[in-house]
Amino acid sequence: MTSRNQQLFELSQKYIPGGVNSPVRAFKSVGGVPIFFQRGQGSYVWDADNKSYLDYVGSWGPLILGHAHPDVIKAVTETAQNGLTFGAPTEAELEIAQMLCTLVPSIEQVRLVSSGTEATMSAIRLARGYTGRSRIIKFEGCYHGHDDALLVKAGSGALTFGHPSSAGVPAETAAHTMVLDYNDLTALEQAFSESGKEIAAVIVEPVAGNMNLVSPKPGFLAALRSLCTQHGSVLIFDEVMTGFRVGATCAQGLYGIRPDLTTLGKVIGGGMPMAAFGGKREIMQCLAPLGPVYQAGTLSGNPVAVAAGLTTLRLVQAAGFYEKLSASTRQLTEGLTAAAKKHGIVFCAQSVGGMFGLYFSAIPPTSYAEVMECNKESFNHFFHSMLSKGIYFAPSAFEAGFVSAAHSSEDINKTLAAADQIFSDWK
Ligand code: KE4
Repeated sequence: MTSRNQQLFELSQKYIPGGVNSPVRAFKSVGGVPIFFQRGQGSYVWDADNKSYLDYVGSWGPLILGHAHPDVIKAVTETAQNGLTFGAPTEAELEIAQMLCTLVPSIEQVRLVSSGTEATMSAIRLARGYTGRSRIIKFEGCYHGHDDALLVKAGSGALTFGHPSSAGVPAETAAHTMVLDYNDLTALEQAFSESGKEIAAVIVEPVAGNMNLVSPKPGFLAALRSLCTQHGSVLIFDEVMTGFRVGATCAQGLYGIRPDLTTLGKVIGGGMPMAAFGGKREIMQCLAPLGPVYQAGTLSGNPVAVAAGLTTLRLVQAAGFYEKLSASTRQLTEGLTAAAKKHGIVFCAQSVGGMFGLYFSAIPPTSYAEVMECNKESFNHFFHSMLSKGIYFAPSAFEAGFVSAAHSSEDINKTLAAADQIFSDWK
């Protein structure tokens, strides 16, 4: 009997390209029919056939409190009663700006936008306007949204400039972007020694979460900081995923590095469309209406989204919040690793705060190339086996996973029991 998911997917493909509004939702990497969700509550979601799943995606990171947290829903519904948007300043935007400038070590001024892509696109333009330079550096496997300048893959040689990774991106645009290997200090130092004075910015995920989870090697982020300082380039930490996910002061607080600009999203919107970019006052003052770098948005600082974000940011500041979240996430990764080992499966896992990576390899990868050596087929088999047991991991071997404050120890133990059975039956 055709499931409701299958019916909806077939019909959606008639009206929406690929049947989805964002490619990763289409299950292309893992195969099978994508799930249409109808409801979420705490650590659970329900699909169109009313089947429940323990959710380790959390809408790709925003739902650090779990689905439909009562305080967030209350704030959103009460705010909506007073109107959805004004296209004018509101006191709540000031409040969340003050909060972000207080909580994020390097942010002296901040501008709100509606998506992570808008945040990174604006940060790149701002860095180029501030420095008067055009070239930027990004890292293979890091994703910063779908701005033309960032949809670029490595050029033929390690230090040549990039080529488009998407149709529709002009070669001339991609040529300004150099793509290096994440964690490769040698290539980084060479790039700066050759072109340092031409580099407007380096943009990096301080903990990479878009090629599965890849942690920064000791010294990598510090080297980025010192090289950018030395050459007058802007260091941009893309913390859209890591911001308030890995700790109360983001990845920059965790690793003790002060970027010049930071992009934020996901958690700061609490599940509503909100993101931000901010940093040194001297740089931020280049933005219109003060300075020559133009940036704008009809729904920037939207009151309903700000209400969700403010409530979320207040709740994650509770004493012990991140200690508890990190402990839950470690319980998951250590438990999965132990279960795989018990059954002789080549598997490992790691976590940073409330985000985690699962790898069918002997050791966690430290670069894009090493991620590509992990066994993708095994991941896909694990994904579908867990899905059949009502446990929903990211539908791709190249994404990080997320635990929320709503995930109980019972939820984690249920996950570990399911994994133990799957590893025991592993063919
Ligand atoms: P959005 O434009 O999707 O709000 O944010 C783009 C972005 C920027 N920077 C980082 C570090 C990100 O992880 C993202 C978006 N992350 C993906 C998940 N890997 C969003 C999921 C999707 O594309 O549907």
